[in-house]
Amino acid sequence: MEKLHRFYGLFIILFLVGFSACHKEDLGEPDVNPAKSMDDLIIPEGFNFSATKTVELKIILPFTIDFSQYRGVVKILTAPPEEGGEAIYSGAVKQDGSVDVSLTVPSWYEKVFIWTEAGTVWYEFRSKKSGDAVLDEIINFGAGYGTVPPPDTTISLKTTSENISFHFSGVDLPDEASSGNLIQNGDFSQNSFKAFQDWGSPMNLDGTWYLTYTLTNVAKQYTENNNKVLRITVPTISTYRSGGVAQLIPSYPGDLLTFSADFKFAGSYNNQNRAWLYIIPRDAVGQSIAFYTLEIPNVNNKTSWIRSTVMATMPAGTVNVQILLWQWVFTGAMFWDNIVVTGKINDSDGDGVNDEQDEYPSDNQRAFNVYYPSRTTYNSLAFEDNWPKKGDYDFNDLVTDYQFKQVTNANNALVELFGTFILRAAGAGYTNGFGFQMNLPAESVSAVTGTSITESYINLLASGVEAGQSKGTIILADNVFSRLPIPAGGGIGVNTEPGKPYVTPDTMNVKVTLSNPVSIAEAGSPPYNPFLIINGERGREVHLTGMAGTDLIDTTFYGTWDDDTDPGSEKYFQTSGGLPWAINIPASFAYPVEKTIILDGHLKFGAWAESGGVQYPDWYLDLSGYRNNSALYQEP
Ligand SMILES: [Ca+2]
Ligand SMILES: [Ca+2]
Ligand SMILES: [Ca+2]
Ligand SMILES: [Ca+2]
Repeated sequence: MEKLHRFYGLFIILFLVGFSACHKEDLGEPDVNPAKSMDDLIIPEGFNFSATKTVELKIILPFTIDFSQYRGVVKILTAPPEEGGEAIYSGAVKQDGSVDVSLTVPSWYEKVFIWTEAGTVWYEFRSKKSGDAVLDEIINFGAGYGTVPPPDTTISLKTTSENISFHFSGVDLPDEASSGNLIQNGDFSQNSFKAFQDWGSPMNLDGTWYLTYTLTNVAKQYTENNNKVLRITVPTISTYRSGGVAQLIPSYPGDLLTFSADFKFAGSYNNQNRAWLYIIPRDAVGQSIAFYTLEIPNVNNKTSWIRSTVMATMPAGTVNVQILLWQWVFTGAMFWDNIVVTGKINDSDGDGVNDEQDEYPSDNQRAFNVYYPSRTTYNSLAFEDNWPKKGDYDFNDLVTDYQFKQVTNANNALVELFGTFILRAAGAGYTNGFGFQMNLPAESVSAVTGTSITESYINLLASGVEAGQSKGTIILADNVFSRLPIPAGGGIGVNTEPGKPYVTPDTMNVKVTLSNPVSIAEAGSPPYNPFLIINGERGREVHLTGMAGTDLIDTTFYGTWDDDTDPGSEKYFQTSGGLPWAINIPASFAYPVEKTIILDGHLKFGAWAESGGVQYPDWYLDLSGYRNNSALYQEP
């Protein structure tokens, strides 16, 4: 067997060398793309031409929060909002404080920004590989939290700071000047402090910071660049201090307190230095009844300001709450500023999502808009329409941009779906249709609006989904040319031939309403299972590689002509050489001009495909050396 393979391998190589030499001579093509024809590509087994990767994230909010009523919100953005990041996920945690997110992003993405009410963190992907590399990762915003009293009496030299794999940054809440802060003098602009014996000693509800006696003379208001801050400074190790700065605020059982503080360290490194944020509820007689704490990891390294947040729900018996900054300072100086504590959750519609994060604050059936790929961007689908025969690989027989808005409720279940499709090109001799199949049962859909059915080969149920389908199937248009008409003086199709009249792309807005909310896991994820229907032949569907045909496909096409579909091994819509009929591009696609293979326009496509998605995972971008624009259609 092995020998036979080698023999064929040699034969193929010799054949290819001969073929490409003669190909170039015959056509006199410029050598812009040293690759070859599509058939020359050697596609690794299992590569499905996906240019995205999916990561399964479990995001956990701190265990100190009671999630029986309140649903903490998690957002994932391309970057922090102040840097123009776009939300690519929004959802709420379950009652156990966690949410599972299946996040699909372009394969070349290196990181995303996770925002929660308990803090933020950059999440770095471990793989840049294309092709749906599935990874699992747990991100626990409760890491570093504790429930034990301040370690004040004896300082154990053995104690080491917990090693936390993610660096969580605190949230920016309304600052001291604005309403909502339960702390007085949180910016330390007033130089007024009282002293008390220890953190457990009596305090008054007087809006004043109390310093433990151990910090007398070392904790003081300090002016840094015209800004007043609190500084605790210990010049030598022989005078090390353990102590705290505290304020008492009114509170009630069930209040969700969010305590954020800015911290930094200056001076010489000492591995015994520590700093903690504490929320300590007290009962009617002033006894501490619980401890919710976050230790700032690696304090010696925090030489520029960092914000930290600790969050907890106040237990039964709470009458007031001590907010405490605690530290061990062996050497160096610790600085605190901008202490903000908020306690009120406004949830007007009672769905558990607070008004600020609820995109439908007075509608308890809806909470979030989850866009794919994002609120401001579009991806593209590009089809070849000669299945089960190979096409010419210009990938412009239909080109449509798409963007989905999934409206979800506080349980992250899909309530309704809005799809925007921008039909840009139809370089086809055939009159094709286009649709997509969701994963949910057809009966789960109660209404579909915004589609275009002008021919007689599509049968719809009263709800608007296609009849005869077990899964919810939406036929967007049964004749693309009815939306994107071939203009007078046009060519073979629409918007693929330079010099022919240009037709403004047609924007279609489809709305899919569900009879009851359906989990995202059941509904499926955008772009779902999109497909072309070739030339009005309902059974002749062409899908993305690896996606099955619908109930109405004529399965006798499978495995005929150039198609090597084998449902038994879940191989769909690929030639025996691994080539696709449709591609999903995580950007708006710069598609080839008519009858020009994609390799000639996108110069890295071949290397991407032959490497199984490892090389040039961003092949479709307009980067230096990536494109031959003369082979790509330019809007006039
Ligand atoms: Ca709400
Ligand atoms: Ca709501
Ligand atoms: Ca084609
Ligand atoms: Ca074409």
